[in-house]
This record gives sequence, C-alpha cells and structure tokens, in this order.
Amino acid sequence: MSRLVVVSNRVPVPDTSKKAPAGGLAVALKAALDERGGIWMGWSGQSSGEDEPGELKINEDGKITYALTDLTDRDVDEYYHGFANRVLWPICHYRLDLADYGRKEMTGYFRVNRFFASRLQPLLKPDDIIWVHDYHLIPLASELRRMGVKNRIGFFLHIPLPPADVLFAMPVHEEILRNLAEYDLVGFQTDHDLANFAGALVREGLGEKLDDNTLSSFGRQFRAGHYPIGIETAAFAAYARRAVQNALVRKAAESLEGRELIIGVDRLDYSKGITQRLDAYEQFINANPHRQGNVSYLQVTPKSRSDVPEYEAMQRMVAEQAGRVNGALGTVDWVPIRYINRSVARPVLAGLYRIARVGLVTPLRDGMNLVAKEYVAAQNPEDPGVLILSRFAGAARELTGALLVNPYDVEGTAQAIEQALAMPLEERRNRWRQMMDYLLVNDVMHWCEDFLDDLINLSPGHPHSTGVTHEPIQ
Ligand code: ADQ
Repeated sequence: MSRLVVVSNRVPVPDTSKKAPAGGLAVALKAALDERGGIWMGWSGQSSGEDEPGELKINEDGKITYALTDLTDRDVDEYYHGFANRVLWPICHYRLDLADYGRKEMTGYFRVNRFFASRLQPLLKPDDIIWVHDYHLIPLASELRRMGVKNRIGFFLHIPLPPADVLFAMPVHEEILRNLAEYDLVGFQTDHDLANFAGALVREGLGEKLDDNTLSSFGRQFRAGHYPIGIETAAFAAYARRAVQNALVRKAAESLEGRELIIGVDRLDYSKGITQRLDAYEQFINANPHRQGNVSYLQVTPKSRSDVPEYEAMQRMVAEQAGRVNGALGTVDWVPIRYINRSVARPVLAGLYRIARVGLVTPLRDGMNLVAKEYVAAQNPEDPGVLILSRFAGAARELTGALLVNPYDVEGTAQAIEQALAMPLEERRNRWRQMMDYLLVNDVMHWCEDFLDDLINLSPGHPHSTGVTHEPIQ
C-alpha cells in the first residue's frame, strides 16, 4: 500500500498534554495516515524572525511523521497574511471590496510554496500519494513537478471557488487556474464550486470539459470532483449525549430559566454573516413581542486572524452591536444576547448545541460550514431543535431538512427564527431524522475515503501531459 503524504498550512500535531479531542478533519486524516503510514507536512505556525528557517522539525508518532517548518517574518507577512488571507480568502468568499492585491504578496505566496516543495521533495518516495489541502498551497503541485516529482497529487479546496466574473478580479487568476490544473485530482466542496471552476477555464478559453469530471487545460488532462466534507457524526452525537452531565452545560441550561436557546457558533470572520444575524435577531424580537424575555441568543465567537485590520474592526463592530441590542431591548432580568468571544471545548460545544432549540448558521458565503452539521448531530432525537441555514453555505446542498434562508434578507431570517420556534415536534423530528440519516452515512471518514479512492484509482496512463511547461513566477 502506498504511503500517504498530507500537506496543509497548519498541522494538528497531537498534543499529549491536552485531553481535548481533535476536530473531525484532523481525526479523519490521521486515521488515513495511520492506516497507510506517511507524512503530514506544513507550517509550524512559528516565525524564525529574519533568519532563514532552520531544519524541518520532525516528530514521529507511530506510522506518522509530522514534518513542520518555520517561516521568516517576511514569508508570514506576504504568503499568509498577505496573499492567502487578504486576496484569496476574500475573493473566494465573493468579497472583492476586501481584496487587497499586491505584487509583493503574490510573489511571496509563490515563493513560500516553492520553499515548501523544496522541503517536501527530499522526503518523498516514488509511489507516495500526495494530498494537498486548501487555498494556501495551490501552487504546490506545480513546484513539485518542476523539481521532477512524478507522484500522484490531489488537492482539496475547503473554501468556495467563485464564478469567473469574481475570480477574474484577481489579477493573477490565470496562474491560479494553471496551478490547479497541475494536480491529478482537484476536489471541491459542492457541485456549484466545481461548475464555477470548469466554467472559469472554459470562459477564458483555457480549457475544456471532456466529461463531468475530466478537464483538459494547459496541456494536461486531469480529474475534478465534488466531495462535501462531513463531521464525525456518531462521535459528536455521543459527546452531546454525555455533555448533559457536563457542569458548564448544566449551568448554562439552568441559567436559561426555561427560556428557549438560540445558538450561533462561528470563528469571527466577515464571511460568517454575524452582523446580519444579530440584525435579524433584533428584528425577530421586535416583530414578536410575545418572545421578549422568553428566548436567549448565545453567540460563541472566538477571535481569529486578529492581526488583520478587517478582523480587528469586525471584533469591535460585533461587540458594539450586541451591546446596543442588549441596551435597547434588555430588561433588568433579561439579556437578549449573550456574546462570548473565545473558543469553547468541543464536548461543551456539543452540549450547548443540544440544549439549543434553534441553530442559527447564516454565513454570507461558506465552503461547507461544519457548525451546521455539528448542530444536527448533537440533537436529542426525541426533541430535536431546528437548523436555520444560509443557502450560501455549502452545507445547504445537503441539509435540505433545514430552514434555508438568504442571510442578506434580514426580515426573512427573522421570520425563519419565529417559524423554527413555533415548529411542531413532529415536523422537527422529521426534518432532523432526514438530515441525521444523511450525516451518519456521509461522515468525515466517508469524505476522506471517497477522495483518496478517486485519487488512487485514477485510470492507468493518467496523467496525460503534452509536455507543455510554464515559467515559474519569480
Ligand atoms: P472554517 O471557516 O473554520 O473552516 P467551519 O466549517 O464552520 O468553518 O468549522 C469551524 C470549526 O471550528 C467547527 O468544527 C466548529 O465547531 C469549530 N468552532 C467554531 N467556533 C468555535 C468555538 N467558539 N469554540 C470551539 N470551536 C469552535 C473552513 C471553511 C469551511 C469548511 C471547513 C472544513 O471555511 O467552509 O466547512 O473549512 O472544510
């Protein structure tokens, strides 16, 4: 059996000092690595200052070798904060207004990918299967190919791939498409992302679609598909069942004093639609006086990327907004919004989802959104809550038992909150059962196996290269 080599920007090296369970993606990839043996490589998250990063930091754990590298300050600035988070992230989330494109950052992005490739290449064996993750590392296959690596290489994009008109606003879009075409298999979260990718290639005359999953572009034939990521459904449901005993969850339940709980859980990010959601909640309260004092909205939002200015501003804005709504609507014995600005341990999170009658998941754009799936998995089958889900989350392609909303339509979302709270038990059960059955089958292990099977079983003779090469960006 070939070894598996996973490459991702950050690597969840197991921390034996912490008992907290890892997230689903880390569990699934670790299971695949445990089975096949292999390497997980990426950035250590640390900077070497101005000096060139030293040797790879190698950590062996059973059949897995974790290989981490530091980056210089300049690398972190240009590759990570610069191009990945201030160009690719906003553009892929349809936020052209927030994209801050600069040649220096773009060059840094390609340079760091070349650097990652140079560190990985000496570790590779000829029949290793390589699986690269996410938007930080799009050029990795091109760089490896240039170094003579002939292994099978797959790529999975965790975030959305926007339509041509949005993507083309990025001056370097052709290079990004060309780099994606260097993989043997490119995976997206949804059929829409896949269609956008194929559409962008065809629109620019850069490629053609040979069949639903085969594309030809830049002198290569390669495969592309959609592989919606899942969660560890059964394990998450078990946490949630047990979490009823958790002291923090019990305290939270008691503090509700019989009020219905509405929950929102997101990384603090403009793509998650938090401010529109708070507006919708305010409208819902104003439009439904009988709910005043009888519901509580808990928003759990750990800080993320707080050294990027947009995120710092957002943090202030959300805190102010929650404060304003509480000031305007709250009473001496009722706080309409409870706003927590940090992360919560997974078992506690599972328990909070379970005691919430409504899960409010309304991103303006999201590759998948695992919170929506976790909320469903955590419900009590006898008395499940209702998921309100943005139609612009990848999860909406699968979770059709949710109340689907347009998060830009604040009044519509407000109405959905009332509909969810008023929903009869039988309808709640039917909607939940349908989603849960789906999630039990389509869990994160299934996602991982599905992608790897397709990558490993590409038809013999693949890839087809016409031998056309292109110059690297310097
Ligand atoms: P993210 O944008 O980070 O992921 P998401 O899919 O919602 O978004 O995953 C967030 C994870 O972090 C969930 O497992 C959630 O439980 C956890 N989390 C969020 N807030 C938390 C809190 N306060 N405390 C503890 N845990 C918290 C990217 C893409 C998504 C895609 C995933 C996976 O942007 O669209 O679904 O990758 O492919």
